Amino acid sequence: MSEPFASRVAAYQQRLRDGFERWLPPAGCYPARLHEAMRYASDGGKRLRPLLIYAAGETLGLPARALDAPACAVEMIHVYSLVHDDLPAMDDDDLRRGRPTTHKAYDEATAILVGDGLQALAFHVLACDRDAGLGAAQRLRMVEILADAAGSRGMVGGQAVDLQSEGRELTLAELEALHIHKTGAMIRACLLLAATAARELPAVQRDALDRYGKAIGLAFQIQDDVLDIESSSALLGKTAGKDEAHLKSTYPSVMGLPAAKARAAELFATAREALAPFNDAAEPLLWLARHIESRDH
Ligand code: GRG
Repeated sequence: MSEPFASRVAAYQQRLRDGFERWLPPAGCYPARLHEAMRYASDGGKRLRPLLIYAAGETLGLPARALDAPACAVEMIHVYSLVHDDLPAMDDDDLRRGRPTTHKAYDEATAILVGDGLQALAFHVLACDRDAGLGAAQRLRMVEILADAAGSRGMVGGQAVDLQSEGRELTLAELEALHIHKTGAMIRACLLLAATAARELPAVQRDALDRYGKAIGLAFQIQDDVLDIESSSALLGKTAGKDEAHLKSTYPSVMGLPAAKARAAELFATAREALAPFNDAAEPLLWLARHIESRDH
């Protein structure tokens, strides 16, 4: 494609909105309040994970239609994780995506059920999007990738360790493992899902996408630690300064702010280098890496 990926970002974000519209039960559908709350929670956000999937799809020369289900499914899991993370039993936050968190706008029980409903729906979407040109074996493999990334050996496991670690100083190795699980696993999964939509991908290309995903996933969380210190609640759309308030170990607290920034920059460089096997076709993923690296929220 001759136009840069940036020119198609808005169209991909629209595809995602259309996908949510297709798969989320209508707001009035029984039970109406729950479905309304699922829609409330799903609004907004940067949509970086779906964009990673579409960008990888372009790099691999895949039609966007083949990526709609994984893009929706990943964002549904992501939204559920944010809704549950904001609950009083976890991070106890009032602000998300610039609006009251779901349990504040509704109530705690509803927020728990919103997360449960979105998680189940994510797997429904992967299983049931039968007219996207993907075979049953590909969709089954996508279910496996998403379940592994979201589950106790991925994001949920990282969240468990994060909660257990509050008030304790972690070593750098412990912190890296936590970040790789809590945030990195789902970001890495985006690349693996796109790779699965390609029927026969050379191992060197699959490994390149995996290395890019791992590096971006860890860099993203280090940046999140940095932004928690350097940015404002207004810009982040969520409460800034939470890590220190919760006595959480972060990259800046363990290695210092300049070293944390340097580590993130090193990982972004690793991500870019990983794309060498794709030559010019890597432009969408290179653009997205630059976009994520320069984010301020
Ligand atoms: C509750 C099972 C469970 C897991 C929670 C992802 C997560 C695990 C918690 C979110 C807490 C958090 C702020 C993590 C830092 C990285 C992160 C996931 C930030 C939010 O993602 P963005 O910036 O959010 O992509 P938007 O709103 O733009 O989608």
